[in-house]
Formats: sequence, C-alpha cells, structure tokens
Amino acid sequence: MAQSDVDVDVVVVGAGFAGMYLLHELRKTGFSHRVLEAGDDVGGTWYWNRYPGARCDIATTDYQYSWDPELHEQWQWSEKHAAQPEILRYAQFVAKKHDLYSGIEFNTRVDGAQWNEVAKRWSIHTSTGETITCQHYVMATGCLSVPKEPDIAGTEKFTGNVYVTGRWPHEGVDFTGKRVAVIGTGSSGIQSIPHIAEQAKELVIFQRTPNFSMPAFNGPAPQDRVERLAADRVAYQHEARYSGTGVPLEDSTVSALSVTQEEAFAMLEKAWQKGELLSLGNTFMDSAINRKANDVVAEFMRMKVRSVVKDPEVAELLSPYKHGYGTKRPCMDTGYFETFNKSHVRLVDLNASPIRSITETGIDFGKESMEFDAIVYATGFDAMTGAIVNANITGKNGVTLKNKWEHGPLTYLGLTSVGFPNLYMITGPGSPSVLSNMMVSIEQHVDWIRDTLVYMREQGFETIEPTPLAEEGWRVHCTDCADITIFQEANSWYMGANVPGKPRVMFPYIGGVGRYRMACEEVVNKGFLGFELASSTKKQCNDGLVREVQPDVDMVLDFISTLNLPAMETMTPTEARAFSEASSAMRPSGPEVGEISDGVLPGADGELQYRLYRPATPGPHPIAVYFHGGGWVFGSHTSDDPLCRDLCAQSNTLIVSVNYRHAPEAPFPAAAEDGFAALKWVHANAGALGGIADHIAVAGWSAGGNVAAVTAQMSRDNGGPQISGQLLLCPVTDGSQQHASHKENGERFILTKSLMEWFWNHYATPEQRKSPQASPLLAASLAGLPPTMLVTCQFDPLRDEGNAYARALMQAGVKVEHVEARGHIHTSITMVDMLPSGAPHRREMARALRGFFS
Ligand code: NA7
Repeated sequence: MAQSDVDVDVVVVGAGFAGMYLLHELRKTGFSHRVLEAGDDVGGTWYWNRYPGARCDIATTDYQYSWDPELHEQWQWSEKHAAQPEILRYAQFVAKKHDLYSGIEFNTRVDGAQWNEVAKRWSIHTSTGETITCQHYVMATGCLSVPKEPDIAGTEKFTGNVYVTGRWPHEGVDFTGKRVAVIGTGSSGIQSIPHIAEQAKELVIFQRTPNFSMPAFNGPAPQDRVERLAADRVAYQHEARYSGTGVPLEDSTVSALSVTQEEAFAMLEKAWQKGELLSLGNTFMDSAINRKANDVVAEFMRMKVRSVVKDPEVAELLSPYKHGYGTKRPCMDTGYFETFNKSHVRLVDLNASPIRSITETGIDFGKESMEFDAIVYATGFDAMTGAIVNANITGKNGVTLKNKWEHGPLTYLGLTSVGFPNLYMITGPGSPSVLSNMMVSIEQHVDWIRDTLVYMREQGFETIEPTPLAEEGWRVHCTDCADITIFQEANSWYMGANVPGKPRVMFPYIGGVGRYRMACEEVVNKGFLGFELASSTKKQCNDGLVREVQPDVDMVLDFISTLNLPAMETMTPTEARAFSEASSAMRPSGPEVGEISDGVLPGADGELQYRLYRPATPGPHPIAVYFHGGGWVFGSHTSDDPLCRDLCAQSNTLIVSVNYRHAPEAPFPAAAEDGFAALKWVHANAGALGGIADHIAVAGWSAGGNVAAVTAQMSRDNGGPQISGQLLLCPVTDGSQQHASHKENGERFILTKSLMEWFWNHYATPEQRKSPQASPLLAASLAGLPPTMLVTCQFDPLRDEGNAYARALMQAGVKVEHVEARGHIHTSITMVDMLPSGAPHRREMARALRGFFS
C-alpha cells in the first residue's frame, strides 16, 4: 500500500451537481472526506460545455435541486430551458450558499485508485502527487464528461483553430468573418450551429447521421408545471421521483397504431407546441417498443423538417430514417433547421462524401477539398463509462475496472460492482442516468449512498460489495428491459456505438426512474438484498435477485393491482365469463391472417362452434386443433384470438380453435371427450377445410393445454387419428395440485392458487382428477405420444406440473422441446402485441409447430 498522506472516510471525484450534493450530505452526517475536481470551479457538465447555445433539454421547473427547499425562493430561473451560463451560475450560487467551495480541491485529477484487501481501504493517487486512503470511494464523474477521442484521419494536421464543444474556451470564440466547419450533428452540434452561423462568413456542417430535433420554444417556465409546484412542491417532487423519466408526466395509454395518422399528428402537434422533449416521446404508449408505432412519430418529425427547410434535397438529408425517434437522444433546438435556409450555410452528407482527411488548411471529403479557418468537433463523448474506466480503478486481486468491463459494464443497480468493495458510481451504467432527469437520479443516488454509509457505520460494517448472483441478475434484468424496446437497433452512444471498439450493450437502465427507485428501496428493505456487508467480526448477506419478472409483465401486474379487481373465484361462473369477455375486448387483436371463418363441428354430445384461421399463403396447410384457456369454465373458440392469429401467421398452419363444453354445466370428462371428437372430425374433414389430413397437431393453453394433452393420449389409445405433434402452453397436467409452484407462485401472478382450485372444483371431483383424462401426468404410460413442444413459465402456479409432464414425456422416450420462459407468468405469452417479452417464445412455439410437419 502506498504511503498515505491522509486518511478519510470518503473520497469523492467530481464537483458537478452530484459531487456538490454529496459533499453537503457527508458534512451533515459527519463523515470525513475529500472532494477532488479536475476543473477550477463547480458545475461539472455545465462547467465544461460552454459552447454557444448550450442549454439543458429538461425544463428548469424540473432540472434543479430539491434537497434545499430554500433554493426555490432564493433562485429564480429566467427561462424554461436554462442556458449553460445560468446553470453554472446556479451551481456557483448553491456552492457559495452552502460553503461548498471550502470543501472542494480544484485542479486536482485522480490518477488511479487501488483497493487494499488487508486494510479494507482505497488508496487514491492524485495529480498533485498526494495519496489519500479512504474507506469509501465515490465516482461523481458525470455521464458525458470525457469527449470522444478524434477518430477522423488527419485531425492533428490542421493548423487553424480547433474547438471541441465539450471543452469550449472559457473566454468564448468569435467566428465573425471566418470559414467554419462543424463536424457532428448531435445535441451539441444542433445547439451550437445556429449561433456559429450568425457570425461565420461560411459554415459547412458535416453530418454523418441526421437527428430528430424539436424547437425548444424557449420562454417562461411552463405555466402548468409552475402552478403544480406552487400548489404542492413536495407532491410534485414525489411524483417526479416515481415517474418514468424523473419528470411528472401522465403516462400515455394510446397506441400510435390505434389512431389514424391525422389523429396521431394532431396529438403530436399538441406535444410539439409545448416545447418539452419528454412530452413528445410520451404521446404514445408504444413508440419506444414498436417500430411501426415509432414510425408515426418519426414521420411527424420529418414532416416538420420538410415544412422548414426550403431545399427539398437538404430537407431529406436532414431527415432521420435509419433510427427510430428517441433511440438516439432527440435534441431541442432554437432555429436549427432554419439555419439551412441561409445562403452561407452548407450541409455535407458524409455518407455520400466521407471525410478523406483533415488537412493543414481544411478538409478533404468526397471529391472536394475545402479550406477553413476553424473546425468545431461536436463529435460526442465516451459516455457513461469513459470517466470511470479512465480513472484507473484496481479492485480485489489486482483486477481493473477497465478489464472487468471489457465486454460491457457490470454493475449491481448501476451503483456498485463485484470485486470493487466500497466503490460507488453516481448515475453509473445500469441506472436510469442519461435516460432521466439527471437531477432526480443524482439526488436518489446520493441519498442511497449516504444512507448506506450511515447504516454501515451504525452497524459496524467495514465493507459492502454486491454478490455475483445479484450483479448477474441485474445485468439480465437490464437486458430484459432493453430487449423489449427498439433502442438497440440504433447506433447511439446509449449503446456505446459512437466509440470505436466500445462494447455494444445498452448502458443506461431503460426500465424507468420510478421502477428503478423502487428496486433500490426494495434492496435496502430486504436487508441489502444482493450485497455482502462485512467487518472483521461479522457478515450480513441476504443473497438474491431484486427483479426477476419480465419488466413488461411487471408493469401489467402493477397496473392490474391498481384496478382493485374482484378475484374471479369470488364470482359465479356466469359473472366470471362476462368478466373474461369484457377484459378480452380491450386487448390488441393480433396480426392479420389470410382468412377467419366460423363454423360448427360435431362434439361428443352435440355441436361445437369452431373458428378457423387460415394463413395468407396458398394451401393446403397443416392443421393445429387448438383448445383455449379458461379453466374449463370460461373462454370460447374466439377467446384466444390474438394467440391463434399469431400462431397461424407465424407457423403457416391452419388453426381450428374449438369451443369445447364448459364446466360446471358440462363437467369432466366433457372437455376431454369434445377435444377428441373435434380432432376426429378435423381429421376426417381436413381436405374440405383446406388442410392436410396426415399433418395434424393439437395445441392448447392452460386448461386448453390439458385438453390438448388428453386428446393426444386419447388418439394414441383409441387407434388414431395419428397426430404429428402437441404444442402445450402452460398446461394443467395434474389435479393433485401438490407441486411447489402452486404455493410459490400462488398469489401475485393473475392465475392464483385459489382460482386454480375454483377451476378444478367446477370441473372434476377429487376422485375424477385421478383419471389421466383429467390429469394427463398420471397416465400409466406416456410412451408413443407425438413430438411435444411444452412451454412453462417461471411465475406460473402450473409451472412444476408442466415441468413434470415434460420430464415424464422425455423419460417415456417422447421427443420433447421444453421451454422454461424466464420471468413469465401464466398469461403473459398469450398477450400478443401487448407484452414484447412474450414474442420470442411465440416465435419458438410457431417454429416448433411448423417443425412437427417437416
Ligand atoms: P452526440 O449526440 O454523440 O453527437 C455526436 C455527433 O458527432 C453525431 O452526429 C455523430 O454522428 C457525430 N460524429 C461522431 N464521430 C464522428 C466522426 N468520426 N465523423 C463524423 N461525425 C461524427 O454528442 P453531443 O455532444 O452532440 O451530445 C451528447 C449529449 O449531450 C446529448 O445527447 C444530450 O444528452 C446532451 P453519429 O450519430 O455517430 O453518426
């Protein structure tokens, strides 16, 4: 361990809004500390980014500290979106008011830090030659603080003036009469270009990717927000903290695909006129998760560009097509697109005319060479991880954070990382950070760190470190969140795609500010779930995962819990049927298929209705006889419509969905017998239906999965018809209900243990449940059954009996594909177009169904 000059409880790197607030809290709670800052003043991002036009894209009503209530009286913002000088002045005002300057060492960089496992302390080496040891090390280094290294040939050759937006000269720059090149059209480029154009004699903008931008319509702070704040500031802040983005906004419940383009544009125009970045993105519930829905917003934005830019070719070049709206940070501008109507401003499309090299006097691009007096690099940042990994942090066993994160950042909650005890990152990767109002996220992290430090001190713990299980679980959860969005399609800095060689993963947590905060709170309330806290004499470790349910499923569960719906098992069957039909009426319809027709077929005791879904391709097609869910009590041949459409369209299979008889009017074995009767009829009439008689499978979900499995056994035991496969989604297989998942998943996940009991009680007596025609798992033998695709869901009470059926089939020599859908519940995979996380499993089901016939 290096010779220590001084030892403190906490070292903080950075004196932006995060470091400043943390300093205040460390003083308040009595931790000795050092705060180190590379710049010569407070402000962080707002200290460095002094380019002309630099402005925050979150309104001042929201982008301000909440921890000092007096500030709201003492500081008045002049505009809706504050410009950089005003935000810097605000930071300075707070620093003066709270005497923070005396606690910060400016012009001090951190060269490296090592964890000492024996001493349980960090050694921090500074640019001033000092070594400081500390118990806790906090990176308050900001998300956009390290400008991207120039990755353009010849940058070093240019002899004119070079400016980088993120390192703008404090004295400003006068471009009057100059020939200026700007490279980059992200937020920094888009904000600075109109200002540079005001002065420059000639301005050429080199654009690689056009960006979505809306006018800030700057002016006074939004009246509705001002009024809400005045009425109840605390309630407003609470709402912000539990919102999706850290700004109180009503969540949209409208799909962009459920309205006409005219209606959609009218809604977007309203949001546009507000001049609030988040309002526009929040107009529709599905623009972040559905490309077609996103296209509606994207086209609206392109229409706006066309309405401003006079030259249609230039307008087209300025219109983004390759990435969805919001998947790269959209910008807020003042007069950006208008700038391209000026005669001395030119746009160069780097896709058509790439830069060959920067030269001594200018830029060679495409077939041209141009001379410039100044080049402005607005080329972005090594975002989110740059400042952390470049700070040379070495944790346990000599492992550096840079090495550990080679393939992407690994954190627990975006705050901590395995192998790096007592290291904290404020707004680190894996937390909402840049996808949120940073002020809200900063304050949350500072509060979390402060409270954790106080807890450790009170409890006598020396170290805190996440467990590998918790960290991996968080990585999976972050990936699950990203997977349901379309963000990963874009080459954005959110994905590390702007820096050559950077791993391509989603860096920020995209599950939402409020949901993230609740996860952090849950971790603490469960005894620091997923952390090990230790001292020389004791240890506390409640290992586990904080989020396992798929994020979209979780949202649906939360939404349902707010509705206070009556439990179905308290209803009569008639009421439950009406309730189920009413709920189904509200869901998306599912994909188009070639044809849908209804008919009747002979059941075991009278006619049964069926619905036929025909693929759009020329027939004849293989057939799946499908049995719907609904606990044998409710549902019909049309009740699983979206799922049947999806299976039909994706598997190119004709689906015949059968309305078998329901309990209690027609109890066991009516459903089973109807299932078998329907199979026989479909087989006999396959040709007339447009299907292939020797290409028939059975399929079903839940109780329908039970009917399908029983039908497969009955056809095996009664001399046919021969079937090619069985597709069973969350099937009921065992009436004993003795499996652990009934208890484990019995309460929270829509299908409850008591509802399942209610179903069974209507369908079959305890004695009848022992029959394999009620409980297919209890069959004497499962040998000779057709190839099977069986899907079980992690949080389904029926999970274990489904798993048991898959295992028993395999043991009996049946070819089984068994998918255990992680994070899913009994109903989620059927929720077509509502829950994107179910889509991959439906694709697998469709592939398996097709495979039965090949
Ligand atoms: P951004 O958003 O990363 O923008 C950088 C821009 O520079 C973007 O248009 C890039 O094109 C372009 N760029 C980067 N490298 C090159 C090279 N080598 N050649 C040509 N063009 C290049 O950074 P900003 O500073 O504008 O904004 C960062 C955030 O600050 C912003 O999102 C707000 O949250 C505030 P690309 O898109 O990569 O093709």
